Amino acid sequence: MPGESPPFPLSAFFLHVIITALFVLQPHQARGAPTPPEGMVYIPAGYFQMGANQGRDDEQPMHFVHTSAFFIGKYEVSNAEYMEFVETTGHEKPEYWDHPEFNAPGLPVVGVNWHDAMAYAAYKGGRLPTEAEWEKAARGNDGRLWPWGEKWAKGFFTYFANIFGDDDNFARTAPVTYYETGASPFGLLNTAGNVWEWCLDWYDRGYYRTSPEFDPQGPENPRRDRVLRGGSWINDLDGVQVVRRAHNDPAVKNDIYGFRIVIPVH
Ligand SMILES: [Ca+2]
Ligand SMILES: [Ca+2]
Repeated sequence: MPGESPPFPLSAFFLHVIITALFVLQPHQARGAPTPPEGMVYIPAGYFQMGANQGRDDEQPMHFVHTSAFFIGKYEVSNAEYMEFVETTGHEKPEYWDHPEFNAPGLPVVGVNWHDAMAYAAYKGGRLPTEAEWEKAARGNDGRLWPWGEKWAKGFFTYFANIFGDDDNFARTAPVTYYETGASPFGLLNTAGNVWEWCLDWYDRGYYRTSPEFDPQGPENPRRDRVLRGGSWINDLDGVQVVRRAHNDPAVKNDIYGFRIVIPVH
């Protein structure tokens, strides 16, 4: 009706805004996530669901794990980044360094073993992610099996992960910044597919049945193999689930293994 006062007076509206700012926004802002180094993502401390009850034997059981906060690479380490490391330190060049299918600057570095990956990580002030850190960053806390959610959540799979075949635009490795649509809840790219990623832990198929609740680091005593996660450009969509656990001798180099790194939060 013309001339009638608004049912919610302007002063009450501003009071509401002020109260909201004081009691809702302020605590959130005060918590203030630390600024990640360039190309990295901040993962806050907290619980997530690790493993799967209906998965493969070494993925069972689903269990709750609490990690401390950490920074992790948003992308797999690229050839360009690894090249800088090699030129600065004189570290041995990777296999496939001269292979035209794998050596473009924006592609993930391959042909690096677990020791190479650790050396690069140390050069950057970090280390490889533990399996727990990797899986948390790749799936968030809702138990999903693919970084983007349900298997077919986005219809055709060809645009959000580099798996076997070239329907997804790449017959071999894809640039580390490709497949933005397949990002994890924390914003990591290519945790599913492209290249398998070396993790810090020794591999033990029964580890989830005995692993500690807080910051599990893998078996204490050395095993034969180190863990790799996430699948690669030769796997199908089921093979790139974020719960899949591969493993190999830490000295092995091939064209489906790469890595990303973690830097601790101080
Ligand atoms: Ca492909
Ligand atoms: Ca990957």
